[in-house]
Amino acid sequence: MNFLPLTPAGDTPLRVMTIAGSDSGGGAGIQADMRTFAMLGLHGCVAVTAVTVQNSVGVKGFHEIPRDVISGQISAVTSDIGIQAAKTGMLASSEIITTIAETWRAEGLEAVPLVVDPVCASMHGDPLLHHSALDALRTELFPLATLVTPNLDEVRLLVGVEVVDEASQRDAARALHALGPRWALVKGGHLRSSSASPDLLFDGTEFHEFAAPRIDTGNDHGAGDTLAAATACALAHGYSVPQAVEFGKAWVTECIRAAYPLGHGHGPVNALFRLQS
Ligand code: PXL
Repeated sequence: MNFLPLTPAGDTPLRVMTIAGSDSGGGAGIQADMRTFAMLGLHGCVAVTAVTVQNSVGVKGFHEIPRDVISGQISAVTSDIGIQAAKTGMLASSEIITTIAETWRAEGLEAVPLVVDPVCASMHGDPLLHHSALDALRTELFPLATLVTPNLDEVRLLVGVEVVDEASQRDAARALHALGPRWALVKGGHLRSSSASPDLLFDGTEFHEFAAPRIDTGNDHGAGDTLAAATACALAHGYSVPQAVEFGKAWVTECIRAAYPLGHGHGPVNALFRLQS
């Protein structure tokens, strides 16, 4: 794959922010995002929304960060360091989503590319977003998003479409786009009947399809986060959304290929593959 352009040592790299939850197991969430930012040569900034208590077997619980601390992190970073793109992951509650949307507008960040990965649950099915928060996601955050990247479970929860084939995947993309993001990506990774995992991208006019080989692994914790993080990095570099998604898919495919077992459950995707033999 082609990597992103690198910054000369000593020069300030592009900055990208993750607004997401911490994974104590180090596989997903902020920890995954920061690995991808670093490995792609960008400077990562963080607004922590929640601290999860988890390992490779599951999420035992989480603690939500106070709203003023979340808005404070976003304001502190954007008013000083400046960011060229951002992504959201685990947001936990409708109050947190409202706070992020209000802060985004108050800081005048509407022109900053924003990838919203609408994380609802862990791969084990443990909830990471209160169900009452789905409405805030749809009505407050989606209209600010450059791109939303739900998986098929999240599509069902957000727009009530059961994706089983190409036609229903298109219906889902239309329904998601109608909620206000500039682009919607319906990930096909969980379409088990499919031998590939085509993702469908839609901007209200054109459909773009992204095929990728299906890699069978039990170790894909953090794959969605890593796709959204790498896509945000490409957007920070000024890539168009279709180019950025193509880059993000290529990156996460390599990370899945290099995934490793960890603990007794699911291992993480591996953004450090370029450092290993
Ligand atoms: O992969 C989704 C995700 C995002 N953020 C946090 C998580 C998970 C999955 O477990 O724990 C903090």
